[in-house]
Amino acid sequence: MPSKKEIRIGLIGTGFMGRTHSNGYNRVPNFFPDLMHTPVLKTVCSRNAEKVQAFADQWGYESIETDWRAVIARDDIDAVDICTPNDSHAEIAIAAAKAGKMILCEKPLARTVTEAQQMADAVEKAGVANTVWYNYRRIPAVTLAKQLITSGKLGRIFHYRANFLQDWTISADVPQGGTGTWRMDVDAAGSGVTGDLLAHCIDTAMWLNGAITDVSAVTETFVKERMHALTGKVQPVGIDDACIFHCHFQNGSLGLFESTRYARGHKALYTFEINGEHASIRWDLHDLNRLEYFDHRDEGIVRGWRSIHVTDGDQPYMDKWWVPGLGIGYEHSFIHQAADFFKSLDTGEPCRPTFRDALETQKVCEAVLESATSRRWQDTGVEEFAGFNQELV
Ligand code: SOE
Repeated sequence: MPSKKEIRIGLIGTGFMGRTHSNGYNRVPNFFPDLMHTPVLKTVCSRNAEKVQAFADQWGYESIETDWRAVIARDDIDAVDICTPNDSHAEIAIAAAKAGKMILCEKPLARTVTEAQQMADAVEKAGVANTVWYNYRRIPAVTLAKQLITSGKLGRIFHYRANFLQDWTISADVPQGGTGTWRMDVDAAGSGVTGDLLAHCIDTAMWLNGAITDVSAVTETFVKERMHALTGKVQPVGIDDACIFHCHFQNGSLGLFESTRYARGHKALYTFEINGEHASIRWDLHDLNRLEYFDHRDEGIVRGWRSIHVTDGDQPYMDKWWVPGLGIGYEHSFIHQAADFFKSLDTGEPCRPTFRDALETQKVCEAVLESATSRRWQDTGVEEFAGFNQELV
């Protein structure tokens, strides 16, 4: 058997996402043994040496760094994985691209379209492999939804509806800024639920249903001031706590999206439903192995919503796992994305979503925020979604 090419990873950031990505890299060789590229966990970087060493020990990294620039300067790093808060994505990615490193960047790509554009331009100029971790595409039931749509089972699509609901910021005592709560600080995050949660919904939606061309949005910030974890000062809150928008897709269908961190009882309720001429599908992250499907062409006496348990070997990714009927989880979406990244190196095809695809998502997010401010419909500037009609790798 020909020997595999090692891709030496430098992970920057050791939070929640650093763990999901590390787990992804660790599992790939076990479950995707046919890939010709394979990860080596070379170094992990974070500012606190003691903490980053503990992370390296726990996840199997060979060495540590405390300055991201050192990771990029190393000759023994092929790919940089950016898991830091959003305000450092652009600087790190652009430097990494200039150094000729492949880049895997956590979502959202950036805080603004301007940053995202510079990042997409930088990776393309450098000609380096790149991907953005919009992981939900790679939950088998979501990938199956894509296959059903592409095969024409739904027919013409009329409606796309998505929600991403959480409840963790209702208390006014939750601070903004700092390690665990940087998502609450507009300078670090860029925006609130729009960039953090709706960005996922928008990525999935444009992949499944094509470009979102124009939007009309409303946002709200329910708690106007919060203490900043770094300064201890009470400061105005600059993020959107909740956002609702409706939109047109290029294919003529209508979209309705809602996201909030104030939906008491919901922790991470990401759902979508798509209604077509012949059939509808719906999916719910809390029951992620299931895809619900209704087909009007079924014989009348048995017509109804079917609940497809997406665990069979001929369904997406499931031939890699256990035996039919046994489910998988959230973490597997990251394992799948890591595997698809290495597969893209095998095939030479881009690993979607690329930085360019994620730039389009960023444009929709920015148009949503602009519309909420102006109280007018806003064009997104997305005329065509390059990743639409394409398989994942
Ligand atoms: C926020 O709570 C968050 O962790 C997002 O940042 C992730 O992208 C999402 O998948 C789950 O929720």
